[in-house]
Amino acid sequence: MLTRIDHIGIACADLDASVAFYRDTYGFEVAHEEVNEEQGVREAMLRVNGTDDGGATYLQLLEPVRDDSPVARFLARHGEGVHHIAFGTGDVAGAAAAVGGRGVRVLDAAPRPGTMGSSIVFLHPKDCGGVLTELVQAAAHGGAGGEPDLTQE
Ligand code: MC0
Repeated sequence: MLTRIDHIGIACADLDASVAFYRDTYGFEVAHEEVNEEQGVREAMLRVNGTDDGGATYLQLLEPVRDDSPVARFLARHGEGVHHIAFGTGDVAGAAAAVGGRGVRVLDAAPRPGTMGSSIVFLHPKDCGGVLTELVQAAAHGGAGGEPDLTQE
């Protein structure tokens, strides 16, 4: 059901400076950039590699656009750094229900709009060993065969 690392979200104070660091240091290029007003971020997606379910893995650089946003609060408390990890799935609602059934708090009652037309839910970091965790269903593709099925024991 979870088929890949979709992205690692990294909180940064200056998106353009972070993009320059990842380009100049590692050679990663921006595949997509957008503002997500609901989440209060300006973000850049840097594609690292394709995956065997037809998706891809990205670095997601996140700059807050509002002082009351989760990323702004994270920066104020922790400074720049890894903000969350995101697992890709072909069925985000099903994956959220399965994980929620195992006692993990799902922070979104229904999937919300994520980057590049994706659907996302967040899981509470306090139920995930201190790691804010996101489940992502990409816009372009559905589920893939052969992945672990969390609905089965
Ligand atoms: C907060 N905490 C974290 C954390 N953010 N722990 C690990 N990783 C993080 N990123 C911890 C704090 O240290 C604190 O622990 C406790 O959670 C409460 O934090 P708070 O700052 O007082 O409370 P809130 O109101 O910020 O709530 C935290 C929570 C919230 C995770 C529930 O930030 C949230 O709902 N996040 C999901 C949405 C989100 O992060 N959106 C931005 C990315 P202590 O021990 O001190 O109590 S948007 C995105 O990524 C998109 C667009 C996409 O992927 O497509």
